Amino acid sequence: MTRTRTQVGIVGAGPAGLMLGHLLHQRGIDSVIVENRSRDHVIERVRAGVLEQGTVDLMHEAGIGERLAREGMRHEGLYIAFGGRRHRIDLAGLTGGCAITVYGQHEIVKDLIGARVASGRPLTYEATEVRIDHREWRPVLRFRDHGEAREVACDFIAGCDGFYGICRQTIPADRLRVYERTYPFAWLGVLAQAPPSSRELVYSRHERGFALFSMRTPEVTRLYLQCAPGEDLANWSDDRIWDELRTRLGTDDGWVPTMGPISRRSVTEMRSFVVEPMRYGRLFLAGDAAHIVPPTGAKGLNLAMADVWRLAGALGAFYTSGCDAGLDEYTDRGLRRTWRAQRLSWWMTSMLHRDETDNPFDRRRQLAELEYLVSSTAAMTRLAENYVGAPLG
Ligand code: FAS
Ligand code: PHB
Repeated sequence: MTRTRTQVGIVGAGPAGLMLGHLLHQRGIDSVIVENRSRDHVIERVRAGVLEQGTVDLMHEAGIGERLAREGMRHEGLYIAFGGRRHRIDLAGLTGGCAITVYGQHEIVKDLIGARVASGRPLTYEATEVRIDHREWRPVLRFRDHGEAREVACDFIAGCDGFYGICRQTIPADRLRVYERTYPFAWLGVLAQAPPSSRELVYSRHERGFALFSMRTPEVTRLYLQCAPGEDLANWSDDRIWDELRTRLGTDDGWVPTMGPISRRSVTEMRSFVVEPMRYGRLFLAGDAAHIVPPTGAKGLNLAMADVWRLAGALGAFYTSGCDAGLDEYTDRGLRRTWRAQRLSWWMTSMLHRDETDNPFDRRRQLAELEYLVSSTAAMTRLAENYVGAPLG
């Protein structure tokens, strides 16, 4: 058993854990990061693609925005499609110049791993038997590093281990309030080696179900189809996927997504999930460990970044001046942003997906919601300001 000590023990090397480690490093605060999957698995995982202005600003503030500035695609608008027509939402025009940036989550993870390695601070992959104990305010992080038992005494533990992680589970159930909604549909996501045939994202509401046109690079398109929860990918040939995508996304002006070889495919369950509080003693939850949003609003990664920006600031104040106000406010400030993102994500999901439990009245009302959205500057502004996201705070 190797026993060591650090200031902050971080469980999980996804975007939340890695960014927290980096922001703490910039403040001269020690940390160890423990991840139970391999480095390649974490890098390969295809997830988010849309960054809020606040996340882009944070990457630059953290000194790791150089590749993002070079390869990220700034979008000043997006399309909402229904009834065979695309309607552009002028994000920048409606928000005083704010925009989103398309840059893959796995690219952010690569940039953050590079920064962690350059810092020389500990980052353990393929850890097993990861356990945390945070009783009596003297947190301990235990794990096996390629068989060798390790015990790290910490001042604080950051649970950045995602929805299926262990950290949230260590909080007594009677001390947690859980809010959850699952949706009777899922997303079939694909990566296609095809040049994006639209310069901006297209969110489509179609009688056959939702579809989303997004991208990763000038050569790679990212697309999603509404499917059944637990959908079997074996039922979806490339031809069937493209037929469905072009049917649901195609518009009367002849626009359709350009086809190409499909390189990756996955099915993502849809849920809204929030736990309160986000802090329990010396344990702080951040990112998907504390909240999940359906990806329709493109908020998950951005919420994770906002959490660790706030947590790093609070820990910085604690270590420099002993002030724990930020630590005490961590939950309230986090939940304010989380519930705002939950509302947008639920609203966009309900407005754009086909819910088999809906009746003809619900479908007609859904269309009326969309017609109002694209005909009202007030309604488009409401979508735009929530979609580009509020400055970090
Ligand atoms: P993560 O789940 O990314 O990372 C947690 C890490 O902890 C993982 O590496 C995991 O292996 C590790 N871990 C788990 N248990 C552990 C244990 N016991 N010990 C050690 N390590 C452990 N968000 C957006 O903002 N925009 C989008 O466009 C968007 N699109 C998405 C599309 C899809 C298909 C999906 C699934 C999600 C999407 N999201 C999007 C949300 C997504 O990006 C998440 O919010 C983001 O990954 C959250 O980051 P973390 O909180 O770091 O959690
Ligand atoms: C993506 O590009 O992966 C993406 C874009 C917008 C979303 C979700 C995912 O709402």
